[in-house]
Amino acid sequence: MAEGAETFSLREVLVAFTACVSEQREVRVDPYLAGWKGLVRFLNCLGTIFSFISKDAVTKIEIIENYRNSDQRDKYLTVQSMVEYELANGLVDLQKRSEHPNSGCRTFLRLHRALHWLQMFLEGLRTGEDNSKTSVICSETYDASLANYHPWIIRKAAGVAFCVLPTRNTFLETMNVGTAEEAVAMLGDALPYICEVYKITEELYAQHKLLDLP
Ligand code: 1PW
Repeated sequence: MAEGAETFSLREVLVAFTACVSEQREVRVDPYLAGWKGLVRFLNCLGTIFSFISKDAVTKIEIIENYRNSDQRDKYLTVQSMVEYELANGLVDLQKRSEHPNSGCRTFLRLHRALHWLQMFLEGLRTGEDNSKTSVICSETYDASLANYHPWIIRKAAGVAFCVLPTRNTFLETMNVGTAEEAVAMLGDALPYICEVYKITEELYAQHKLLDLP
């Protein structure tokens, strides 16, 4: 286990995602990024082999953080305001990555797709048998979701990384939320919030025809 593993708890990740949805059913960007940052720390705890996975997430998080620290920070308060602002001002490359290669919309879409995988993976973990293989849950959910957007070389590297994952119960303990049973209970409490964040974003992107942004 890599350094920092003892102090990390997946609880903070899940708590951040529970704080994402506002009363107006908007997705707040700051807690979303906070959730992702926790997730990155978690991935790093899983070993250096996962660092290639977390590296891209870090890049994406930083791009959106830069928008949140810019003069236009208020436009990036929620995903809804970001979409509205970037579309209204022609800041999104819709056909081909060119003038705006790192728009908030396309960057956020990558995290959004990865969140879908995470949601399916954690759900698989929650409902899996005691000694089921995390590597199998991980690769099956990856193949069913995020892999569809990745070129062969990344799918291959991800497959190699998954092989080193421990069994379900050891993995649940790595999450540092108590016993395996307690971790399962926490997942049961938190997953509906992640699903809600995912659903709202998916609907918003579908409504604006942004689900295939290059
Ligand atoms: C133990 C399970 C944890 C799930 C965490 C999810 C993290 C997902 C990050 C996957 C990143 C793989 C390597 C990078 C691929 C990029 O090409 C890809 N990025 C993502 C986030 O899918 C697409 O970004 P791009 O190339 O269009 O800028």
